[in-house]
Amino acid sequence: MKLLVINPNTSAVMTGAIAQAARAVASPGTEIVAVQPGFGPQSIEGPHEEAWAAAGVAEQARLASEWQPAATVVACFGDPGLEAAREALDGPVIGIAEAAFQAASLLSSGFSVVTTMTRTCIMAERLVQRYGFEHQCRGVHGTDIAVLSLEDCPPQTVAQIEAAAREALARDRSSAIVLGCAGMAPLCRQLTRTLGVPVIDGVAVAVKWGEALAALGLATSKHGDYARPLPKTYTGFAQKLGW
Ligand code: 2AL
Repeated sequence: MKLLVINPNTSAVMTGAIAQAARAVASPGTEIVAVQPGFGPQSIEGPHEEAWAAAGVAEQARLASEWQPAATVVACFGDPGLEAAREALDGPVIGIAEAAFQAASLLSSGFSVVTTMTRTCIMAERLVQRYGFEHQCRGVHGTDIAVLSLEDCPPQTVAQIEAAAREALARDRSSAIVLGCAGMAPLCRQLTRTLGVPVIDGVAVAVKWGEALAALGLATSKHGDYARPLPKTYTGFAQKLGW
């Protein structure tokens, strides 16, 4: 099956790292197609950037609707444009934040999120509320590590994330860690070893979920909210992106 991974930011280096993380867990019969928007911010660390990223995901989902991937993963922790992609595409569309919260809830009685910039914590907290994980998520912790600095992750950055995770586990009395950025995906195995608790990278979980749902013949419901967008005229640079 062809599984589409959309990196909502426009960093080609991060798209490559996400693709590698996806391929590392994909089944032999799964081809990972990794893309990024044709416009927008290189990293997503605030609402303005997230708004552009959501439009970028809508763009990529519209383009992919021409070939309809078996499943799609939206690989940024804010899940930008997730619902727009569900309208555009027939197969399951999985956001890495929602997938990670679900996995963490299956594996622990309470989890903590360790993310990048402190200013993005409120965005993650709102996602926790939107998806209904307030009872399982015991805290969201910023590290003030910039998303793009994860591209070339030096040992001191890994140590900083590990220290933040240890503090979160103690302070929140939680028993699993959700990594709050797609750029942290390459660190998951190492952190799992050193922390000794489940460390959840949403990219890996979302890929496996996408594969599983597609293999079961389960697709996005086209009844109601996620039916195809209505045909209408789009203008400006989005001229070719309508139905
Ligand atoms: C992210 C992410 O996953 N990709 C990105 O550009 N920003 N998440 C975050 N919390 O900053």
